[in-house]
Amino acid sequence: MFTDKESFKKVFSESLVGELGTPLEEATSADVYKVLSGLIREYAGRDWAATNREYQQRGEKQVYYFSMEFLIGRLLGNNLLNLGILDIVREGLQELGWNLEDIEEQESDAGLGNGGLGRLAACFMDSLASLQYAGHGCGIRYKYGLFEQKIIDGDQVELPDYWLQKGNEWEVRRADKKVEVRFWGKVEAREENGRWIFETKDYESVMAVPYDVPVIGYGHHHVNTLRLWSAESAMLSSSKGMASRHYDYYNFLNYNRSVESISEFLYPDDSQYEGKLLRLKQQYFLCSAGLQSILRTFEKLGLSYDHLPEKVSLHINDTHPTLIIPELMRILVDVKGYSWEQAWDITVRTVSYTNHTILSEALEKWPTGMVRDLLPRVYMIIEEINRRFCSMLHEQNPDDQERIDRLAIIGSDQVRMAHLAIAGSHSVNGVAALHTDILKKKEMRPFYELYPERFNNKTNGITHRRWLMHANPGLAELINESIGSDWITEPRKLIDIHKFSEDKGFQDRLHSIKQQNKLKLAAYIQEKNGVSVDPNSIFDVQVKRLHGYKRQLLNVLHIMHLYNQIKANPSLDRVPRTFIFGAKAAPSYYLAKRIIKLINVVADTVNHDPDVGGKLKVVFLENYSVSLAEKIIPAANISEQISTASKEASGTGNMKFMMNGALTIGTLDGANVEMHEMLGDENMFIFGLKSDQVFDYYQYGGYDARGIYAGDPRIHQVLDQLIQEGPFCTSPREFETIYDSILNHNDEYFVLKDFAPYVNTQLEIEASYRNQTEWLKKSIINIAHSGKFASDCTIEQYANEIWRINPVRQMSMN
Ligand code: 26W
Repeated sequence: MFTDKESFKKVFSESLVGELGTPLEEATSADVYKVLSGLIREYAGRDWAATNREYQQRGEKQVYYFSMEFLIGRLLGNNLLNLGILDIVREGLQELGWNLEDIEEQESDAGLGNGGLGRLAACFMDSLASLQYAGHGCGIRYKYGLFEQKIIDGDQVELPDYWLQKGNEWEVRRADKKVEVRFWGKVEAREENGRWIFETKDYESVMAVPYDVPVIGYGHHHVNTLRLWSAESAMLSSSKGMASRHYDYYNFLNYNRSVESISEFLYPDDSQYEGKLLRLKQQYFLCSAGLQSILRTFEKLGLSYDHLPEKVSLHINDTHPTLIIPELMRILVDVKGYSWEQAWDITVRTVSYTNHTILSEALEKWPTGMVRDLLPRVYMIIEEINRRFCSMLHEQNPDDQERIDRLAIIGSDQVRMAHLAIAGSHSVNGVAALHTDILKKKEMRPFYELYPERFNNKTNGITHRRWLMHANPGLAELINESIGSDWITEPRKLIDIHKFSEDKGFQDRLHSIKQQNKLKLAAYIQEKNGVSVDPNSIFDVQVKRLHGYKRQLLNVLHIMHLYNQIKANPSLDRVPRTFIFGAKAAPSYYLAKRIIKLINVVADTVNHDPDVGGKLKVVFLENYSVSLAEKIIPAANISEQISTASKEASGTGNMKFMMNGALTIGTLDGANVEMHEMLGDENMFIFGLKSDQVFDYYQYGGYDARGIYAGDPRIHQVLDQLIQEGPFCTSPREFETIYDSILNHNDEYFVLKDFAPYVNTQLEIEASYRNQTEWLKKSIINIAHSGKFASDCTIEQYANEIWRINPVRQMSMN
């Protein structure tokens, strides 16, 4: 279609005129975005079709990654990068008078996820395609993504994120591939020729229509599919119902509304389980629709279902799509006529499961009554799975009823989804070494004892294409010039820049790239927050969901303390710092929202106090999202990864900052532990309680928040400032909840215990920053080691150890 800048300019200008009837001079950025993205989709379209044909012809094993969330962000820049035409297009547009970055800003973020789990799924999609694996995503096309956050008077206000308003250039509606999903109804059982037949009557039917998004691999012609399902009325697709005598217009309207609500919005809660019927509907909708379309494709191979595990891997991203297990059982037993034992064997060998959290409040447990009503036949199957599972436990250990009750899939009138997921899959993995260890030794210990061979670790990763090449092109260029471009396809080769860690020329270049990125972010902060920040100050960043365990509060209390120190001694010699926050709180998470307010109040006080001079600035950037992360992370000097040890399963932001040369201040939690193993104490700032100490507190008690408060005047002062009129508090009740959570509820996240070590470590950081040569050396070493955390490496491990698939390398159209 176009191979160089000139042919691009020609094709693009013609399309613009042709499609919009707009001459070049009159086109808006929105016009340019629309036409360009349409062109790119077309450009990749042929490869997409060819990849699909190739899969069909070769009968390659296909992996399907089921996830309720895909936090993909914007696609234009990444697609151009992966197609290898980013430079052609950027330069071509430039010559036509357009700046590609401005055009990219026209695209709405696809915010179909809450945070880590959803973004991981998106990075995995990119790696699967780039490594030429036959791996696809299966998700929901929410009409509204994660809410848009506005900060009004310091408070979070949630607005609907109607991301599809301007249309979505990347999706293709495949009405020809729609399937029916059934809810409610009554199961009738009868015997026929010695076999039990189960039929569900009076069910409600919903149509699931797929929208396919191409997932373009880097540097070749491999294009996978992210299939997102949308719920539509079944009545609209058949006029039969409407023509009948019993048809009632009001019923029809009610039904329509209830159907459309299924794919209406993404639940904005992460790490907090709520047993909402609509959420259960969404989960089954995804599982049933996804499975039907996968099995249709499988059946084209003409093989019996005995071969399913050789041809299909179903991977579930946390327990949210666990219903895939009883649903596959239902199809195999009820529809395909398999015996229970055969069907179970096929199911277990086909399904694998990733656990993303040990927070008990996040464990999904559906009320049995709800599952029974909504999915009567699926519920019967879950009961049977449970019955057989419990009798297996009984055989093993007849006297230990307590163990059976604890491990059962159904207990206390609830279906325990994690138990079902472990029992029904051949692989259970955690997302960082420490996390997997905790699963084996603590959270899931009895299951590990039961099925030791199922448990394994797959440390998370991030795609270096988006998080380094696209977000930080200056750094990518420096790396290319220094070690060549092999690292792009083999990210572990980033280690080759290690030899430049003491190279003055490299250090200077790195410094100037970081400064450029900081200047850009400073301009953004000025524009959005009206705050001017010093690009020579340390950019100290904490961006992630707001949650107690992530301890944004520790960060703010430290800032309050710094302020107090400066007020007491305005001539104090401190390296200027800019503290940058970005975080969304679940709409119903009151304490988290108070912490957002506190950050904003502290920002307001600190930024306007003349005594503080330029020493301290605090900025809360609203509406943290993938595209905002791409602006912030390349500009960071310090990455805050300060969770209560054991609580952050892995973290992935930590890896993104590392790859962009920020140094981490962190606890030994999640993947920080593995970062620390490579970096050592010299290149990473570790402080605070270790996970074992945290577990000891939970088990034996002994944590005494009040004692620490009484014994440390710095802590005493900042906590009192939460409830007494003063610089951070206009009314004594304003931050009472925060104060209480720490002092009167003996804070389950141990913020005060880690306060003193945190303050000291921040001082070390300052000393270290004063020596720029040493700092830059550390920064280079961080980048050099970050290749280990490229999601390509993670995906290789999933492919080899869980899915057992090989890349599809010799594409016939090449
Ligand atoms: C049912 C409500 C709910 C929704 C989402 C409960 C739990 C979740 C997720 C499991 C939360 C999540 O995103 N976990 C994060 O997953 C990342 C990717 O593995 C990890 O890096 C983070 O440490 C983990 O918190």
